Amino acid sequence: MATDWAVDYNTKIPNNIDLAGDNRVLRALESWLPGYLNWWHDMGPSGFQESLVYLRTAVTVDPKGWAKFDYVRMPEYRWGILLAPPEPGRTIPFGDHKGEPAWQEVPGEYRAMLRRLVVIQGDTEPASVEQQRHLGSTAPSLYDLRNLFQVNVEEGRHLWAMVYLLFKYFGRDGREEGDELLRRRSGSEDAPRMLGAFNEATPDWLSFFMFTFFTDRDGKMQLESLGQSGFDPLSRTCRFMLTEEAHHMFVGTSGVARVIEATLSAMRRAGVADPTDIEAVRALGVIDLAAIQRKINLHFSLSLDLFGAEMSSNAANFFRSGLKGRYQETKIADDHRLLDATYPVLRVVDGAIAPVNEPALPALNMRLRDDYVEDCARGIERWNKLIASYGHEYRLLLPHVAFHRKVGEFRGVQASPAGALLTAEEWGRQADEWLPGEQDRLFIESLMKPESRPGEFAPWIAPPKTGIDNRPGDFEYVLISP
Ligand code: BYC
Ligand code: FE
Ligand code: FE
Repeated sequence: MATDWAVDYNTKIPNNIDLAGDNRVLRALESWLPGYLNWWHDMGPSGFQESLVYLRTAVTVDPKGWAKFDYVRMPEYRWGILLAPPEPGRTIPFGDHKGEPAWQEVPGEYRAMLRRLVVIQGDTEPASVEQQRHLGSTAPSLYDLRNLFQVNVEEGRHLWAMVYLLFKYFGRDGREEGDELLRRRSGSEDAPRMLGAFNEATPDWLSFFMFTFFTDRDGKMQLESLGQSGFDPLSRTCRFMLTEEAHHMFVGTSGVARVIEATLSAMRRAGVADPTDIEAVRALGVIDLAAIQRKINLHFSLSLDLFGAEMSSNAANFFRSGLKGRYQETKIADDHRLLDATYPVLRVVDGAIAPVNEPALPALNMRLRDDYVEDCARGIERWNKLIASYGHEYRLLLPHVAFHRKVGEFRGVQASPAGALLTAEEWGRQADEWLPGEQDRLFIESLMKPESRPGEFAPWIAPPKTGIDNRPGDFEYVLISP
C-alpha cells in the first residue's frame, strides 16, 4: 500500500485500504455494485445521467489537496472506499474501555449495537439522494446544479463507506443489510427510510439549502461522535466523510445567504423598505424573509428529531461500550466515563419547560443536540449580519427546541417558536404563521424555473462570491447534452 494514502484506482472500486489484497471484501463489493448502479439510475438524480458534470474526486486522503476536479458522467463517478489514515497507538477515548487500544475487529459483545449504528448511518445517505432527485430540473444555475450533484455523488459514496464496514466486519448479516439499504426508499409506505426527516420531501431549492444546512449538520454531529469510536475502522471512515460534509454545509449556508441577498438587493433596487410587506416583496419575484423563517422552523425541528429522545438508554450504552463518543470528545476536560456526572436536560415539569439535572450517560443525545443548536446558531448569525448590512432590523431566529417536535420529551406538547406551551386550539390558530403552508409552496414553486445558461442565475438567488475550483463566473459546470 502506498504510504501517502494515495487512492488506488486500479481496482474496480477505488480505495486507499488495499482492497486488492482483500479478495473476499472486494468480491462482495463488486457483486453489490450492479444493484447500486440500478438504484442510482432509478432513484438518483432524475435526468442528467448522460451530462458531463465538473465533479471533485478524491485522489489522496492527505488533508492538503486530496481532491481533483474533472468532467464525469455521474454513473461513471468512481465511488471509492476512503478512510482517514490510522493514528498509530490510538486508544479508546471514552467509556468503560477508555485507555485500551482501539479495536481493529468488532468486539463480539457489541456486535449488534455496532451494526445498528452503521446501518442507521448508512440508511440516511441514499435517502437524501432520493429526496433530492427531482431538483435538477429546476436548478437556478449550472453552478448550483453542479453543487447538487457533488452532494449527491458524495452521499452515494457515504453509502459505500458504510456498506464496506458491513461487508468487511459483519459477514452474512452485513451482506443482507447491504441489500436492505438499496431496498428501502425515502417516503415509501411499506419500506421507508429509518429516520423521520429522511422520509420528508425536498420540494424546492430553498428546502434543499435548508436541508444541507440543518440536516447535513446533524450528519456532521453524528459523524463527529462516531469519529471518536473505539472501533477504529468506523472512526477512520467517519473522519474522512467529515471532510466531504464541509462542502455540503457550505452549500446550505451560502445557498440561504444568496437567497437573502437576492431578496434584499431586489427590495433596495425597487425602493421597498419594509421586509414584512409580503405582497410588495413577492411582487419582485424574490422570497420574503418570513417565508425563509418558516422554512428554518420546519427544517430545524425535523432535524432535532434526528437526535432521538433526550433520555436514552441506547445513547448511554453506545457511550459506555466505547462505540459512540461526544462531539469533540478528546477536547472535553472530564473523566470521559461520566458514571457519576449529571447534565441539565430540558423537560416539561408542571406545565412548563425547565432544565432538570439528569444522569449524564442517558442524557447524551440531549448533549449532542445542544452542541448542534450552538453550531446552527452561528450560521443564523451570519445570515443576520447580512440582513443588518442592508440596514434592516429584521432577524431570523432558531425556534425553541420544543417547537413542532415528533420525538422525545416534547412530542406530546404544542409549543410556539418562542417556547410557550399552547393549547391545541392556540396552536391550530397560529401554525400557518410558523410553518410553510400552501401559499408558500405555490409561491416558491412559481419561482423554480431552471436557468441553464453559463454564468446566469435565477432572479431569486444571488450569484456566489467565488466559483468552485476558482473557476470564472461563466464557467460551464455542467455540460447538459455533451
Ligand atoms: N415511542 O429516540 P431513540 C446524515 C425510545 S444524518 C416511545 O430511538 P436513540 C446525513 C427508545 O426505546 C446522521 N419511545 O434514540 C444527513 C429509547 O428508550 P429507552 C445519521 C420511543 O437510539 C444528510 C429512547 O426512546 N446518523 O448522516 O438513542 C444527508 C431513545 O431512543 C419511541 C446517525 O443518526 C417512540 N416512538 O438515538 C445525508 C448516527 N421511539 O431505551 C446523511 C447513528 C424511541 O431509553 N444513530 N423510543 O428506554 C444513532 O446514533 C441513534 O440511532 C440516533 C437515535 C441518534 C439516531
Ligand atoms: Fe453523508
Ligand atoms: Fe452530507
